[in-house]
Amino acid sequence: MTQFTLYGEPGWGSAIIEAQLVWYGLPYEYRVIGDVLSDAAKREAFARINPLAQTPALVLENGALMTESAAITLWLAERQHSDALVPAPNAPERAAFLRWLVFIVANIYPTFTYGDVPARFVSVEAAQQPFLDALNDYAKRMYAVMEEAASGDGTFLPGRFSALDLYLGVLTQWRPRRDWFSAHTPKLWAAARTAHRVEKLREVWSRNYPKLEF
Ligand SMILES: N[C@@H](CCC(=O)N[C@@H](CS)C(=O)NCC(=O)O)C(=O)O
Repeated sequence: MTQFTLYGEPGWGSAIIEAQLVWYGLPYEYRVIGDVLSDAAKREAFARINPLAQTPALVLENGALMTESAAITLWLAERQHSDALVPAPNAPERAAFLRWLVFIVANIYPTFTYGDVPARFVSVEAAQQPFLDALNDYAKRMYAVMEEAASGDGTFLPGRFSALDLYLGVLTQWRPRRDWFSAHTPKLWAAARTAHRVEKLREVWSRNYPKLEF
Protein backbone atom coordinates (compact mmCIF):
# COMPACT_ATOMS: atom_id res chain seq x y z
CA MET A 1 0.00 0.00 0.00
CA THR A 2 1.31 3.42 -0.92
CA GLN A 3 1.54 5.54 2.19
CA PHE A 4 3.55 8.51 1.04
CA THR A 5 3.83 10.65 -2.05
CA LEU A 6 7.24 12.12 -2.70
CA TYR A 7 7.42 15.00 -5.17
CA GLY A 8 10.91 14.90 -6.56
CA GLU A 9 13.30 15.21 -9.42
CA PRO A 10 16.05 12.63 -10.02
CA GLY A 11 19.33 13.88 -8.60
CA TRP A 12 17.79 16.73 -6.61
CA GLY A 13 17.22 17.02 -2.85
CA SER A 14 14.33 14.56 -2.99
CA ALA A 15 17.04 11.86 -3.15
CA ILE A 16 17.84 12.56 0.54
CA ILE A 17 14.29 11.61 1.50
CA GLU A 18 13.86 8.87 -1.08
CA ALA A 19 16.91 7.14 0.44
CA GLN A 20 15.31 7.33 3.89
CA LEU A 21 11.92 6.00 2.71
CA VAL A 22 13.70 3.05 1.13
CA TRP A 23 15.96 2.59 4.17
CA TYR A 24 12.89 2.30 6.42
CA GLY A 25 10.98 0.16 3.89
CA LEU A 26 8.14 2.68 3.56
CA PRO A 27 6.14 2.41 0.31
CA TYR A 28 5.85 5.66 -1.61
CA GLU A 29 4.66 7.03 -4.89
CA TYR A 30 7.22 9.18 -6.69
CA ARG A 31 5.87 12.10 -8.69
CA VAL A 32 8.36 13.82 -10.96
CA ILE A 33 8.15 17.62 -10.74
CA GLY A 34 10.34 18.35 -13.76
CA ASP A 35 12.97 21.04 -14.02
CA VAL A 36 11.18 23.74 -12.02
CA LEU A 37 14.31 25.92 -12.22
CA SER A 38 14.01 26.42 -15.96
CA ASP A 39 10.40 25.56 -16.82
CA ALA A 40 7.94 28.23 -15.64
CA ALA A 41 4.82 26.11 -16.21
CA LYS A 42 6.24 23.20 -14.19
CA ARG A 43 7.29 25.62 -11.47
CA GLU A 44 3.81 27.12 -11.30
CA ALA A 45 2.21 23.66 -11.16
CA PHE A 46 4.50 22.50 -8.36
CA ALA A 47 4.07 25.78 -6.44
CA ARG A 48 0.41 24.82 -6.06
CA ILE A 49 1.64 21.91 -3.90
CA ASN A 50 4.67 23.53 -2.23
CA PRO A 51 4.54 27.33 -2.45
CA LEU A 52 8.36 27.42 -2.54
CA ALA A 53 8.38 25.00 -5.50
CA GLN A 54 11.15 23.12 -3.72
CA THR A 55 11.77 19.40 -3.41
CA PRO A 56 11.71 17.37 -1.21
CA ALA A 57 7.97 17.68 -0.66
CA LEU A 58 6.35 14.71 1.02
CA VAL A 59 2.64 14.06 1.40
CA LEU A 60 2.06 12.02 4.56
CA GLU A 61 -0.48 9.26 5.18
CA ASN A 62 -3.00 11.77 6.53
CA GLY A 63 -2.65 13.99 3.46
CA ALA A 64 -0.58 16.66 5.20
CA LEU A 65 2.29 18.16 3.25
CA MET A 66 5.74 18.14 4.73
CA THR A 67 8.67 20.08 3.34
CA GLU A 68 12.18 20.88 4.64
CA SER A 69 14.50 17.89 4.42
CA ALA A 70 15.80 18.21 8.00
CA ALA A 71 12.28 18.27 9.46
CA ILE A 72 11.28 15.27 7.34
CA THR A 73 14.45 13.42 8.42
CA LEU A 74 13.64 13.92 12.11
CA TRP A 75 9.95 13.14 11.61
CA LEU A 76 10.58 9.87 9.73
CA ALA A 77 12.90 8.61 12.48
CA GLU A 78 10.28 9.45 15.10
CA ARG A 79 7.53 7.77 13.10
CA GLN A 80 9.65 4.65 12.74
CA HIS A 81 10.78 4.68 16.39
CA SER A 82 14.23 4.17 14.92
CA ASP A 83 17.65 5.50 15.78
CA ALA A 84 19.25 3.89 12.73
CA LEU A 85 19.62 7.20 10.89
CA VAL A 86 18.98 9.74 13.66
CA PRO A 87 20.65 9.26 17.05
CA ALA A 88 18.11 8.97 19.90
CA PRO A 89 17.54 11.99 22.17
CA ASN A 90 19.71 10.54 24.94
CA ALA A 91 22.51 9.32 22.64
CA PRO A 92 25.89 11.03 23.13
CA GLU A 93 26.11 11.86 19.41
CA ARG A 94 22.63 13.48 19.30
CA ALA A 95 23.93 17.04 19.82
CA ALA A 96 26.49 16.74 17.04
CA PHE A 97 23.89 15.19 14.74
CA LEU A 98 21.44 18.06 15.25
CA ARG A 99 24.18 20.65 14.92
CA TRP A 100 25.40 19.38 11.57
CA LEU A 101 21.95 18.59 10.21
CA VAL A 102 20.93 22.19 10.73
CA PHE A 103 24.34 23.43 9.57
CA ILE A 104 23.79 21.74 6.22
CA VAL A 105 20.28 23.08 5.62
CA ALA A 106 20.99 26.54 7.05
CA ASN A 107 24.43 27.24 5.59
CA ILE A 108 25.02 24.99 2.60
CA TYR A 109 21.62 24.30 1.02
CA PRO A 110 20.83 28.03 0.53
CA THR A 111 23.92 28.41 -1.68
CA PHE A 112 21.96 26.31 -4.19
CA THR A 113 18.73 28.24 -3.66
CA TYR A 114 20.58 31.43 -4.57
CA GLY A 115 23.07 29.98 -7.01
CA ASP A 116 21.01 27.62 -9.18
CA VAL A 117 19.48 30.55 -11.07
CA PRO A 118 21.46 33.64 -9.98
CA ALA A 119 19.28 35.92 -12.14
CA ARG A 120 16.43 35.39 -9.67
CA PHE A 121 18.40 37.24 -7.01
CA VAL A 122 20.83 39.43 -8.97
CA SER A 123 19.24 41.36 -11.81
CA VAL A 124 22.42 43.02 -13.10
CA GLU A 125 23.75 40.51 -15.58
CA ALA A 126 27.43 41.41 -15.15
CA ALA A 127 27.13 40.80 -11.41
CA GLN A 128 25.70 37.29 -11.72
CA GLN A 129 28.95 35.39 -12.30
CA PRO A 130 30.83 37.18 -9.48
CA PHE A 131 27.84 36.46 -7.22
CA LEU A 132 27.96 32.78 -8.19
CA ASP A 133 31.72 32.67 -7.61
CA ALA A 134 31.28 34.18 -4.14
CA LEU A 135 28.52 31.69 -3.30
CA ASN A 136 30.63 28.78 -4.45
CA ASP A 137 33.61 30.00 -2.40
CA TYR A 138 31.32 30.33 0.59
CA ALA A 139 30.03 26.77 0.12
CA LYS A 140 33.62 25.51 -0.03
CA ARG A 141 34.36 27.28 3.26
CA MET A 142 31.31 25.63 4.83
CA TYR A 143 32.47 22.22 3.63
CA ALA A 144 35.94 22.90 5.06
CA VAL A 145 34.31 23.59 8.44
CA MET A 146 32.41 20.30 8.19
CA GLU A 147 35.56 18.45 7.16
CA GLU A 148 37.25 19.62 10.38
CA ALA A 149 34.36 18.15 12.38
CA ALA A 150 34.05 14.87 10.47
CA SER A 151 35.18 11.76 12.32
CA GLY A 152 37.42 10.29 9.64
CA ASP A 153 35.92 6.87 10.45
CA GLY A 154 34.19 6.63 7.05
CA THR A 155 31.04 8.18 8.50
CA PHE A 156 30.49 11.79 9.51
CA LEU A 157 29.73 10.97 13.16
CA PRO A 158 32.32 8.87 14.98
CA GLY A 159 31.69 5.17 14.60
CA ARG A 160 28.13 5.26 13.29
CA PHE A 161 26.21 5.74 10.09
CA SER A 162 23.50 8.43 10.07
CA ALA A 163 21.32 10.56 7.85
CA LEU A 164 24.25 13.02 7.66
CA ASP A 165 26.02 10.47 5.49
CA LEU A 166 22.96 10.31 3.22
CA TYR A 167 23.02 14.10 2.89
CA LEU A 168 26.72 13.90 1.99
CA GLY A 169 25.97 11.15 -0.53
CA VAL A 170 23.68 13.62 -2.32
CA LEU A 171 25.51 16.92 -1.74
CA THR A 172 28.81 15.59 -3.09
CA GLN A 173 27.05 15.03 -6.45
CA TRP A 174 26.40 18.77 -6.72
CA ARG A 175 28.67 21.83 -6.98
CA PRO A 176 31.64 21.93 -6.51
CA ARG A 177 31.42 18.30 -7.72
CA ARG A 178 32.85 15.01 -6.62
CA ASP A 179 36.49 15.58 -7.71
CA TRP A 180 36.67 18.69 -5.52
CA PHE A 181 35.29 16.77 -2.54
CA SER A 182 37.64 13.84 -2.95
CA ALA A 183 40.63 16.21 -3.21
CA HIS A 184 39.70 18.80 -0.55
CA THR A 185 37.35 17.12 1.90
CA PRO A 186 38.40 13.46 1.94
CA LYS A 187 36.58 12.69 5.20
CA LEU A 188 33.28 14.01 3.80
CA TRP A 189 33.86 12.16 0.56
CA ALA A 190 34.55 8.91 2.46
CA ALA A 191 31.27 9.35 4.36
CA ALA A 192 29.45 9.93 1.07
CA ARG A 193 30.99 6.79 -0.39
CA THR A 194 29.89 4.79 2.65
CA ALA A 195 26.34 5.96 1.95
CA HIS A 196 26.65 5.09 -1.73
CA ARG A 197 27.69 1.55 -0.81
CA VAL A 198 24.68 0.75 1.37
CA GLU A 199 23.32 -2.27 -0.48
CA LYS A 200 19.61 -1.56 0.06
CA LEU A 201 20.06 1.96 -1.34
CA ARG A 202 21.81 0.86 -4.52
CA GLU A 203 18.72 1.39 -6.70
CA VAL A 204 17.98 4.81 -5.20
CA TRP A 205 21.49 6.00 -5.96
CA SER A 206 21.41 4.55 -9.49
CA ARG A 207 18.04 6.15 -10.25
CA ASN A 208 19.23 9.54 -9.05
CA TYR A 209 22.84 9.41 -10.24
CA PRO A 210 23.07 6.99 -13.18
CA LYS A 211 26.78 7.77 -13.64
CA LEU A 212 27.69 7.05 -10.04
CA GLU A 213 30.24 4.27 -9.67
CA PHE A 214 30.10 2.11 -6.57
N1 LIG B 1 15.46 23.95 2.80
C1 LIG B 1 15.00 23.02 1.80
C2 LIG B 1 15.72 23.28 0.50
C3 LIG B 1 15.15 22.46 -0.64
C4 LIG B 1 15.68 22.91 -2.01
O1 LIG B 1 16.24 24.00 -2.15
N2 LIG B 1 15.53 22.05 -3.02
C5 LIG B 1 15.97 22.38 -4.36
C6 LIG B 1 16.36 21.14 -5.13
S1 LIG B 1 17.85 20.42 -4.59
C7 LIG B 1 14.84 22.97 -5.14
O2 LIG B 1 13.78 22.36 -5.18
N3 LIG B 1 15.07 24.13 -5.75
C8 LIG B 1 14.08 24.80 -6.53
C9 LIG B 1 14.06 26.27 -6.17
O3 LIG B 1 14.61 26.67 -5.13
O4 LIG B 1 13.47 27.02 -6.92
C10 LIG B 1 15.22 21.59 2.30
O5 LIG B 1 16.15 21.36 3.09
O6 LIG B 1 14.42 20.70 1.95
